[in-house]
Amino acid sequence: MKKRLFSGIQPSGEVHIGNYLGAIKNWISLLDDYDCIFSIVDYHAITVEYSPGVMQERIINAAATNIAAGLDTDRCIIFVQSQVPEHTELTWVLNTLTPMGILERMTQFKDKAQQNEKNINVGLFDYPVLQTADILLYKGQAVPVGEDQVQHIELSREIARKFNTRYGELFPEPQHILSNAPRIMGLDGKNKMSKSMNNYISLIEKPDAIWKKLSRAVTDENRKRRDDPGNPDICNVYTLHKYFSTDSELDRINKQCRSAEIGCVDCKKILSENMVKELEPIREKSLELINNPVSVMDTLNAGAEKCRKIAKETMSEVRSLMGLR
Ligand code: AQP
Repeated sequence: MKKRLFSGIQPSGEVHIGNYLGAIKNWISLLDDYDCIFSIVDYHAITVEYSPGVMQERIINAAATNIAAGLDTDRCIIFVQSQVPEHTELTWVLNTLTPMGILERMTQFKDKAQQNEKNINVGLFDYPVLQTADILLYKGQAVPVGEDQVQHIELSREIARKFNTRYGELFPEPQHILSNAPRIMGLDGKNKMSKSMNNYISLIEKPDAIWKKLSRAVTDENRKRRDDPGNPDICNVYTLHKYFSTDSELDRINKQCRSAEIGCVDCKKILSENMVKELEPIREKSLELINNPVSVMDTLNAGAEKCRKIAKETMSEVRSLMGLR
């Protein structure tokens, strides 16, 4: 029996290279080793202000982009969270086991509360409990995520342990899995690449848009003029090269940047070309799928049906252990 793997992505904007390098590429590499379930987590996405009119389009885009990037739907389940009502049902149960003090300490809550000062809602506060329910509903053991989510997965272990101790052994303690790119920084070079920070390159960006965004990306800020030697160790553009360029290119750019043989524009041009090489097939396949939303919806509906079966069984076990039958 393969271990169960669960992970999710919010339909909160275009899927970007931070999501791709930090999570999705890892998901793809783990498809054969685990029994994989991936969710488009729309109930998470509504914890910040959004426009209802674009939600369905975002869900289809998120699913299409993931499939186009290589999430082979013959080897995993992909579904939309709100199509399985047990996610919110289990959240309520787990809320009763979660101290408010722990949620107050969550870094993501503090950051998002700052970004959304006028809408610090209970859902935003409770986000990690819903995330725990997402995982435990399927008795997920492995959760491949970016570094920003590690604190939440640690909490999910604590909540699973609490449930097991109080009501009887039911849930495994989920373990996070990090990729070789656990935290991709945004083009501003300061913040994590995020949909909401508008500091990203999306997977469906046109080649000229990739170049336009990269040309404005922050590099080694100490390098003021073309003739100044640069320091790749503190340059976010050089870091991005590590994921899109070959070892020999990396080596050459490193040397030529330090000796000022090449400037930031030259370096960005090579990165842009290499990015386009990797992302263009994903963009083309994504657009094909986005233009045929019925086939994407069929895949998501089939996924939800499978998930509802598993979720019903888990909730029946939960209720039985808690004396709620
Ligand atoms: N910059 C990043 N580097 C590495 N991994 C990242 N992830 C997100 N950003 C980076 C990982 O991608 C997966 C899906 O993320 P998500 O969409 O569910 O949530 P998020 O972390 O909140 O992503 P964003 O882009 O920052 O969205 P907004 O701005 O809407 O909050 C997760 O595994 C995440 O760790």
